Amino acid sequence: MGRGLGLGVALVLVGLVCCAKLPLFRDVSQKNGIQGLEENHRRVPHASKYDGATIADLDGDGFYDMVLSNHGNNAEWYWSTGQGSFESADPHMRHFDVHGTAAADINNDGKMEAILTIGGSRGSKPSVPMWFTFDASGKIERTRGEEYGLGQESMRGRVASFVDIDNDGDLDLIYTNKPIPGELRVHLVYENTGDGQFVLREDTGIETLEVYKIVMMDIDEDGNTDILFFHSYRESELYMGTGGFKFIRNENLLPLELLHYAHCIAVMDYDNDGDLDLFVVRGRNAPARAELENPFLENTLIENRGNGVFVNVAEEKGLNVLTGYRPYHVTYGDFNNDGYLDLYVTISTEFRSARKNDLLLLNEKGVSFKKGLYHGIRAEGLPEDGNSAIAFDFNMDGKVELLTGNRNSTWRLYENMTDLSDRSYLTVRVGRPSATELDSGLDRNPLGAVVKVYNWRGEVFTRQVATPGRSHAQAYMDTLHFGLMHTAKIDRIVVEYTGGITLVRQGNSRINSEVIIGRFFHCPPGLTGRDCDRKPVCDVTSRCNGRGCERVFYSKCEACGSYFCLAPGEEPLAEPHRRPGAL
Ligand SMILES: *[C@@H]1O[C@H](CO)[C@@H](O)[C@H](O)[C@H]1NC(C)=O
Ligand SMILES: CC(=O)N[C@H]1CO[C@H](CO)[C@@H](O)[C@@H]1O
Ligand SMILES: [Ca+2]
Ligand SMILES: [Ca+2]
Repeated sequence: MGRGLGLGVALVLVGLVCCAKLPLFRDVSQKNGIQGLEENHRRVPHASKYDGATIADLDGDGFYDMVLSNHGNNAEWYWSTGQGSFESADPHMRHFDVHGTAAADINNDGKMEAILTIGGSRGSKPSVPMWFTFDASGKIERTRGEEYGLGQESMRGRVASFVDIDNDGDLDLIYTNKPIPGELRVHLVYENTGDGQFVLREDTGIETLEVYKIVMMDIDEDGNTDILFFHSYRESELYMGTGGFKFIRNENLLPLELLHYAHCIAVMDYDNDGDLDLFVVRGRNAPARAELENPFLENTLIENRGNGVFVNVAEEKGLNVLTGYRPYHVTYGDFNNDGYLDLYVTISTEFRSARKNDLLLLNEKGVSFKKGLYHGIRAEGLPEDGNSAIAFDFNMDGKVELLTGNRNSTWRLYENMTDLSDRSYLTVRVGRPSATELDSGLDRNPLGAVVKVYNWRGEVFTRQVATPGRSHAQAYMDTLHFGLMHTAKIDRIVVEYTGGITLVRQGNSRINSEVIIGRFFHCPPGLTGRDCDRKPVCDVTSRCNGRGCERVFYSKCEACGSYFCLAPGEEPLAEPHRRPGAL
């Protein structure tokens, strides 16, 4: 025992004094306002979590709020106070079988709407998802979505996803569900016709699939978002977006057999080459392997090598087999600000043995991943099981933190304890392209945008406005954290919005700060400001006279770009919201 402890201390010391910079976390749940089980659970069934969390800045004040599902029990709703702690509001979902969650601003009023999907009792009692809005004082209101043209089609609700399918700048909606026995249609696709009215679209090509988890990325780089359908017990299927409400099945672009039986997928650039790779957690218990030391299907890391070449490199990176237990969920973030995205994988024992610690996998320059055993999130022996985790910077201090949600347990918030003062970072808050105020054809919602930060050495750090690790919940992370290691100077920031609009910000981006790109309100062309009562400060010439300059263009036509100049501090933010007193 003395030896083990001594070794542990030695490793921690090495982590602190030497070069590795092992992140260390500490549990701040109670201190920062996260509720205990008795406060929000109707009962404590062993299935009290539902694979993921919706982290989103609901009120637009620049700090992430949280909508969390407690499967079969209730849901939790937290407003960020802006100081790193949270205030809970009661969404009154105690008697609902809450499944997937999502949030987005669908009517362009600067405030997000949130959705909680509801189970359908194995098909005997199909339900409609619940919608949540809030007023200026933060009071939450719950509806069946009738005011958005929804609430008619009942289902066995699983996953709700926002995505701009037709590239018109507003977010459309896809409900993917579990099949109801005897019914052909499984999924529902709605078009947002502007200002948040939805119309059901038929014959999109994806209604009858039996697979219901999805990740979205532009696989063939044609500007249209493509959808990869996956499921723990089924084969994955890829559907290509066409820019309209038609998806076309594709069997060749991705090595689909390496993505089958996926439980959770992280779409991220692991090797900093500027394109998105896929880490696929396939925790399916394979019957033929039951006698093996590791009876679970191996994870895959599908490296995007460009030009349509995708290669599984999981084994050489040490990610194919992680433990003898079931790898369940994955989230990513650069936990030590060394410039490379690390992974955090939850481990499930299905309650067959004591809870196992989750795994922190430190990305060593894209070459290999090192297991960080001493990350401080210790759970051995607790009567719970690893389930959800999501990485985000909850206090906006430039360090990525973690929220975990274990089954038979509460949500837990972990704060960084790592001294990263000698490493730089950047946060980029992404709105709509500012040039929308010149040309409404340039309007794009930031969800799905790929953001690249180039430093003066030409190194590129890539993130997506998306969910860091996807299973049932959709997060909306529009304030992106970039660890930058020893970067001293940013050269430019490039935002590739969905639908083929690219924005380039040159100049005025200082390290260790937050850069705000674009607009968080939605004015008609020719107007700007929170109240849409000002003329935009813009310049359609190619010169910005030393001021921060954003250039926006259709990706196929750089020459037809618009230049948009921003005076320092000009980008208006939503007012910080007053916190809700009660509901
Ligand atoms: C869930 O937790 C309770 C204590 O809070 C414990 O008594 C129970 O055995 C746990 N359930 C499982 C399946 O481990
Ligand atoms: C040990 C350490 O550096 N902890 C820091 C984590 O971040 C918070 C918020 O910035 C700091 O206050 C802590 O010092
Ligand atoms: Ca907020
Ligand atoms: Ca890559």
